[in-house]
Amino acid sequence: MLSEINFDGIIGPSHNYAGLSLGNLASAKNAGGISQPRAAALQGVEKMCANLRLGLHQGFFMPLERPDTAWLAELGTTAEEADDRLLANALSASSMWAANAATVSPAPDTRDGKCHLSVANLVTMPHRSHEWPGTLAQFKLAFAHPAFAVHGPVPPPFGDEGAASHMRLCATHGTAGVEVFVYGITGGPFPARQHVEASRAVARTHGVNRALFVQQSEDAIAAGAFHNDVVAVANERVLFTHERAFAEKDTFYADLRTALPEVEIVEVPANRVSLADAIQSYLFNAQLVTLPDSGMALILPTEARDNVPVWSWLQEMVAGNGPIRQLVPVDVRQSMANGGGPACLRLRVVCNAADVDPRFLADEAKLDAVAAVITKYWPEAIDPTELRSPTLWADIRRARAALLSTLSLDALLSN
Ligand code: SUG
Repeated sequence: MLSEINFDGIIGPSHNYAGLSLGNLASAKNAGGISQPRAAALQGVEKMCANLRLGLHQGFFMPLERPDTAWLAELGTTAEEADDRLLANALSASSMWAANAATVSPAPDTRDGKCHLSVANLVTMPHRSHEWPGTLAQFKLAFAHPAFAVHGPVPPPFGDEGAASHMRLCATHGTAGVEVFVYGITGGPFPARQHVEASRAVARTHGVNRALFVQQSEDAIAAGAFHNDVVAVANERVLFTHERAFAEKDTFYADLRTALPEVEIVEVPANRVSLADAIQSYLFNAQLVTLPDSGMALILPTEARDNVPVWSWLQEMVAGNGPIRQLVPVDVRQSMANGGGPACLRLRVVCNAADVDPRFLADEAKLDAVAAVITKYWPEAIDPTELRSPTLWADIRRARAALLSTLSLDALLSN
């Protein structure tokens, strides 16, 4: 039985606000602020628990080894000797945003009938460019079953940011879908992180039967939508999108309707919700999910509830006769302050849960155990001016080691 599992990145003990992501407005705005890794990680766990209570399948990925001394060694330096910026890049907890970990093409979409996963190279941002080896190590454990094919990253310089710029539309999760690869070309002062060459490479490697390549609008990138999942999200037959998300939306919508006649496009007009409000509130960085009773719910950040035009539009939408029936606000404010909403924190994998290494699958008891480790070991606060502290590095390593040991994943210690 194929079902959708959301794998969340557990928010790592080094979570901090170093302002590393050009084009990510929240990261820039909160640069230099004091972070709260413990509260951040507990918010993430609470989101997972809430999703379990909704009847959804949940998994998780481990935080990566930080500071990443292997990466610093490749650069000819050490944590002690690296300059402040390089050290901050080596310490980032950015692997929490699992939507950027990989692109996933489920078995019904691919030529060989396997579920393909390609880890993303994330080359555009230095702090994210060294995530992939640790991610790959986890995937080799989690998805070792022959039902999966795990691939390394697309080679640079072609930027790949994984599932955050990939949408899958299908009648139901278990049936063949059309995969939409969204890429950027330019975005004014900000980099376009997903390159079409990378999107095409992933689609070829996965053997995707039906793929569409769609350009993200320049305006969206310039307004701060550094990934497509900040302005659009899809689930089964529904595309929920801002009017200005795509460069040539009419062609895209027409192609989509041809590929999947039952598609329902729920478009939020710019005259009701501006791009600026959409990006500030992260309305689209929501988990659009199918509940067990087969209605759809939007799991969105509390920031969307706090934004008046956004919330009034959403309330009208659920009161109407559309496919999205329920709004579920969740508090992930610590992650949001770095530009990561509920959808950034998860990677969707449609597969048979029995084929996944059970150590990566969540239930309430396991999440209680994870929360206990976080409460005991995660730093309460990190001031980015203190990132040079060897005591902090030791605390971060001890915290991660405790988590790995609790989940019998000590094999990942050096990744
Ligand atoms: O890549 N923030 C992440 C947020 C990723 C959101 N993911 C999705 N949209 N799917 C990024 O910009 C901030 C790091 C810092 O400034 O310390 C950061 O990396």
